[in-house]
Amino acid sequence: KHFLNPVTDVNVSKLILKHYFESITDALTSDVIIVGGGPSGLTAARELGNSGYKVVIMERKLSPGGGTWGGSMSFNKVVIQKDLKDYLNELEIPFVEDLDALVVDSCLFASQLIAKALKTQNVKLFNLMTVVDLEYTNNAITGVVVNNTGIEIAGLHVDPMVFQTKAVLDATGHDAIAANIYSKRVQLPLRKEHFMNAVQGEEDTVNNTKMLANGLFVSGMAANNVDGGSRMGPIFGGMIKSGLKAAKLIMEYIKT
Ligand code: 48F
Repeated sequence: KHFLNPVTDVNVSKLILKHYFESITDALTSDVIIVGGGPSGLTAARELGNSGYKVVIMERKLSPGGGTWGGSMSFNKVVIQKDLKDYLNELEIPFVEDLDALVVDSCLFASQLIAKALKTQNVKLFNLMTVVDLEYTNNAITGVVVNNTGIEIAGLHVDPMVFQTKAVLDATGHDAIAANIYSKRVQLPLRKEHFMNAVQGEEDTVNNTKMLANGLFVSGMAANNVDGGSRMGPIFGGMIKSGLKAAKLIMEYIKT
């Protein structure tokens, strides 16, 4: 025999059900819900978790990481500004320097961002969870409405569930889901993202990271979709700086 302690099929299921439902029940209330596990959301999650905040990331897809995996046109390298050298070292992400910039393996970048966020105390991620609406109480966003991605894709008439929190970060990239839901309900016009320009877009994404409404924050490409910022290709310093800024703004909001 190769295994001294074989595990039965029923125990595999029992363990998954017990521990998953314990974990997701605990996530029903939190300090921050981050919608979207792309680079800006993962960065904000790690920062908030490290500062002791209870963070829940809801990710629609099977794999978190957002737009980091594929490099450019599937050529799996990404580029990061030299300003982020220390941060990459902190995250144990190897890079090479060229043309006054840093080049990183995209799959390693994605997986390290995910691992570092999820290894942070107080941070939990649920994948295959689609945020479909927001909860609103006394002039503030107080939660997200979530359904299983499979149910959403199938278009089945199954009601979602509410997860309550003190602050919601829309880190859903180009979709800017939470910002769009909010703007539809309160008639807040969004300017949508502008033409491609890496230099401009990288500045914009950090500048546009802000509190959109009480308890609702935007980061990364979602922030540029709210304020007309430029889009950019596979360069990620802006996403990291945006995630760090969002975490700071959220901490200030929760403290007050
Ligand atoms: O798009 P994404 O990577 O967001 P980001 O942090 O970074 C943008 C860059 O990747 C790229 C760029 C730089 O080159 O411009 O676009 O702003 O990740 C967004 C994540 O949100 C998830 C989506 O699956 C992705 O992983 N997401 C989108 N809609 C929902 C969602 C939703 N309704 N519920 C949950 N997750």
